[in-house]
Amino acid sequence: MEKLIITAAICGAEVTKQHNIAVPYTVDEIAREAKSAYDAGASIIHLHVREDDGTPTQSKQRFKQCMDAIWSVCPDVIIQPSTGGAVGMSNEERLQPITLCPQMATLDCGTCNFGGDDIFVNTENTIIQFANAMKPLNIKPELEVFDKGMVDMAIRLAKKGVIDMPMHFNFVMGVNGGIAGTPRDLVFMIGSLPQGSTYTVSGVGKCQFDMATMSIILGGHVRVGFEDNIYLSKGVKANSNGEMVSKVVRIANELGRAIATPSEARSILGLAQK
Ligand code: KMH
Ligand code: ZN
Repeated sequence: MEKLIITAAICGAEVTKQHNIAVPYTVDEIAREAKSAYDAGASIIHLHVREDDGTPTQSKQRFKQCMDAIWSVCPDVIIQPSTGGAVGMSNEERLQPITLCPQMATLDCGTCNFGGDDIFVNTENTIIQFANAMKPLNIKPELEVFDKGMVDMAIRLAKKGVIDMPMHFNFVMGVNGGIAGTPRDLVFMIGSLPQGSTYTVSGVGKCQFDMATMSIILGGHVRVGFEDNIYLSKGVKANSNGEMVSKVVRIANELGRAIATPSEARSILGLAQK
């Protein structure tokens, strides 16, 4: 089986220090959390950034500061900025980090409820706009899908030539408004992908490690981190993103799945070597 790519979603836009004191806000804290994940076995850092007070921002300058700080301690790691940002941001605001020409960035493939009154808006025209903005910069999109219909949207856009094949998906499962994080639903999502696709699985909340384990077994990849879950196990808060990555590495070791280095992750995803 292909080696396991572990992505660490170290920060997110919604989770705060009130939820877990180790959630990073400052540039130094973001670099610290990235290093903890990288040292434990993560080859991709999925990146949101914050102002020092925790406010989510898509500022190009703040992304550059954080990316430089991460690369100074994790020289070969793949940094994947978010273009989802936080609920309510404009498209122009959200797209700022792609002007730094990262190798990857997220491309959210549909609109969904996001708990309470929040709606995460990604119309078809927005998805096309984001895909068209990434293509000339040679950025590989990670297609964020919160439900099965979003996989179908990506397939339709690939048929029209808007998104290149082979596609790489992230199944975000367990959001209050998206698909549930259950074995049945994961198998359903995997079965919906075109031949040659790769996928990673982000279990949100208490399904994080169950979904990670399923994906390890089924040949997918795994995302963990504070963006998705603040607990290491029931009632025990994680002290770092690295602790969550280490848990995935332990499970993968037990199941006989080797962990990909950043260089191996680049090969699997068809990215240029750094
Ligand atoms: N913060 C969510 C509203 C992404 O990174 O592309 C969107 C999100 C997805 O986190
Ligand atoms: Zn994100």
